[in-house]
Amino acid sequence: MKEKIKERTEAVERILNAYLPNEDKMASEVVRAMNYSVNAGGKRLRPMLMSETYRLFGGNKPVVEPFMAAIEMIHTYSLVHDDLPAMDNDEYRRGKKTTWAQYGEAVAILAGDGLLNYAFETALKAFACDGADVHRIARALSILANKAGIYGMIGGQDADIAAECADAPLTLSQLLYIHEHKTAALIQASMMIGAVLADADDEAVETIEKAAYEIGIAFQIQDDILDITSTFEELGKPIGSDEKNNKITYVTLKGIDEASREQKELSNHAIELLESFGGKGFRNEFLTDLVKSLITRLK
Ligand code: GRG
Repeated sequence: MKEKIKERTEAVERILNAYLPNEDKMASEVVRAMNYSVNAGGKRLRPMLMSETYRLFGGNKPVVEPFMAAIEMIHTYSLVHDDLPAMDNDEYRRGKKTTWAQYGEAVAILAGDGLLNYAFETALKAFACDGADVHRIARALSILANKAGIYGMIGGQDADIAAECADAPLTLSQLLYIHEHKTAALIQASMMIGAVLADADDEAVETIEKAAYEIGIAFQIQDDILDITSTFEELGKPIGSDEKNNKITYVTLKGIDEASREQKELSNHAIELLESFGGKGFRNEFLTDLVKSLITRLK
């Protein structure tokens, strides 16, 4: 599985690189900072989930590729902005200096904005690809915009900031709201876009949205667990940041054993939902194995 993930990560990176802005053509600091941020590494989970969900429903055309690049650009912009002094004030991510620590705050703000805008410029290139269907691409664009925006990731980040300033301690339902929007929304966008581009029916897209919600929450719980159990070398950033920032997490609310039990339960249910498509002839063993591997991921 490790070898298969490595191969697919490299395949995602080849696609991503093909869509990054050309530094020779436009030798500006913001373009260098954008490319630095995307090339700093990362698991490339979201584009991988997108392409594998596309394959699950029989998709096999390049039309998914601009969307794969776009979702990673949006994910990367969110990390660039999240690391800024005005937000989490972090100096390391993915084993490298964060964008603001490397290029300064002003360029990092612009690089985040640049990546968000360039993500949509890139996704729009799907119209010119082999396998382009105007209606499916329009629907995919709408999912991308919605799940990244105020009803999705930005909304989750806003709720997170509001919770930090609130007098009352965070409740479990508030925490789940934050995780659903801040973390699960982009995972939902990734998998739903894969399904929509492969022409899955509405019921299937709804099931994918539910499975991706569970994968997203499980992914976030594992993130909280790793902040306690991992190391700087493995994670590429300092551990213990939740405790340092007095952050209420799934682990502080439920304890590590219960959090880990629920994380497995969510992942296993998501796998059941994905395997339920088998009855209709839609199978992708790698996708289910990928979700299984997230349960025990170490970074
Ligand atoms: C600034 C609009 C805005 C949003 C920020 C995504 C986010 C919202 C903040 C990043 C911090 C964080 C803990 C987000 C939760 C999602 C998460 C665990 C992101 C890290 O994703 P990975 O592990 O990162 O896939 P890599 O580096 O592997 O790509």
